[in-house]
Amino acid sequence: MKDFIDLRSDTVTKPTAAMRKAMAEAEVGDDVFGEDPSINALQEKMAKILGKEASIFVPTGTMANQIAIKSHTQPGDEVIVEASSHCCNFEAGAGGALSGIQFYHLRGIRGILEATQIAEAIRPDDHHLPVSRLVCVENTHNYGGGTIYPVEKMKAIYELAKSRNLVVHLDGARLWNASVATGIKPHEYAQWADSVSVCLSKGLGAPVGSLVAGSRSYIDRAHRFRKMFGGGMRQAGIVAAAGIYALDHHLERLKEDHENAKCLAYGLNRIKGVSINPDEVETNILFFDVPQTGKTAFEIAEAMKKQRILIHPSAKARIRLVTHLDVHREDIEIALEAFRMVLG
Ligand code: TLP
Repeated sequence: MKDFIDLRSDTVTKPTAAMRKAMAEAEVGDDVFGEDPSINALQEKMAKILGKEASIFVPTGTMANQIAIKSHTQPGDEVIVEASSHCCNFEAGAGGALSGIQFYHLRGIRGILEATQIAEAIRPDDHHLPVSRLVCVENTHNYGGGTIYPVEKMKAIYELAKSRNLVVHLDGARLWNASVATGIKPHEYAQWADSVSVCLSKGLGAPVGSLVAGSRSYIDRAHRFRKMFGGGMRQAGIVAAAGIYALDHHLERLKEDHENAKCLAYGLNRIKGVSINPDEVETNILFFDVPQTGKTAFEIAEAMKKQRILIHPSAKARIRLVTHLDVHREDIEIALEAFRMVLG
């Protein structure tokens, strides 16, 4: 029996035995000199998957987003984002600190923005105002509840951006989940962004690693900023090999995570005092509200921990659950039983 069932995030997965074997056997070299064959193979593979000219390997999704922002902007520029998006809320203020940009927040529906909202946020050409330079979209949208950005909305945003001389960055930390859920290929989403960041260390189950993809000249610029941000690694092929393994073996199984999240949502919906709409659960992330249970989300998390289930209280009356490759269907049943006990 497992120690804990960990539903806090899909970042908590441990590399499988087969993944560790691939890592142990990886060919390596000094990647700062561009000489690590495993990193080079991963970068080429990812560029192809995303339909971009080039890509660059970095340690984290945060660094990927921040290098992407830095490579697109000048200090003083404005970056239009959805108000709950990762790049402006959960990256330690990096946009302001490292790129000197300011964010313009728009409230979306479960994280999704309309092109018309963005059109109104773009600043006119006036010396008093910041320059609107970049739009960031997030697919799937984490704090929207694992929401899938409809590809036609991404297209409309991209076309608007091009017509107004802006660029678009896609935070595709969980683009894999969107793609597996809809059957729309990653490159079909990525064509509607100038740059894309993707993570290997979330649903795909690799221990470390993200990439930024874009045009060759853009990725060349990103290389300098990766060095500046301290992200140039040496024999990192050991971790790139885990990423290649994950792309080859862990993509299709994301369907199971989506089914498990749905199952959790339907089970939670039957518990008194829990507020959730299971129809809104599209991928592997779900949020639910607990204002009617007489307990705070923090108290519920403590009580669940005693039942050996880890969950994430994201606000006083709000809980986030995330399914992943170390959570199986029987774990869902066990977690639901524990929720019924704690909230009953
Ligand atoms: N998200 C983490 C936490 O930081 C909240 C999680 O548990 O979900 N983009 C998106 C959409 C993300 O969800 C995350 C991580 C990142 C970027 C940053 O990735 P890392 O953690 O590798 O820096």
